[in-house]
Amino acid sequence: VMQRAVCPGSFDPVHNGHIEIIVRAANLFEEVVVAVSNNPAKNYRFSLQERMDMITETVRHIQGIVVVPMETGLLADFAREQGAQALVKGVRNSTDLNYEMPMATFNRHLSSVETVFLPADSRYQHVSSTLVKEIVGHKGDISDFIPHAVEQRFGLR
Ligand code: COD
Repeated sequence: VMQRAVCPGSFDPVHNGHIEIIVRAANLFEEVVVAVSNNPAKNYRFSLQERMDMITETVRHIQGIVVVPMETGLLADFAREQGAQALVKGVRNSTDLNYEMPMATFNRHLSSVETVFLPADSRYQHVSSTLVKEIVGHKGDISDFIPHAVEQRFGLR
């Protein structure tokens, strides 16, 4: 039986599409470990601490969710260290699926960890951290798609 799942991502920043997947994962598993990746080769808009804090503040009221950093290394090793039986990934479209499928197979090979794909909610199918940052940069209204904690960090409220 599957008890603990890892929800991995960059979350730079977290948006409502991510939050919706994390909440659905928390309804399926006893414990959800939100793994915030930190790849030194990547240029993030927000620091690791800020990316973690924005998630923590948003899901504070929900039982069974912990937010932890994932410094470089394999996601498969991280999942094993966390004692997780599953990885949960949100899938927006066929591009996401084509990108995720080989990783799912490698992760199962590496750590016997299953990947559970959750279909993105239609309200958030078009939402990505990249577009959120671009729209904020041009002063567009993105408030329907990001949590308050993220609006605050962008200086929007
Ligand atoms: N609705 C639903 N789900 C969504 C939405 C949305 N609108 N937007 C994004 N998601 C999903 C994504 O599909 C993804 O599953 C998750 O949310 C996180 O998204 P991002 O963009 O924050 O995170 P990524 O894609 O940058 O995260 C990458 C990982 C950290 C998961 C990846 O780089 C990784 O596994 N790194 C570890 C190195 C490793 O093990 N490599 C070998 C793999 S075999």
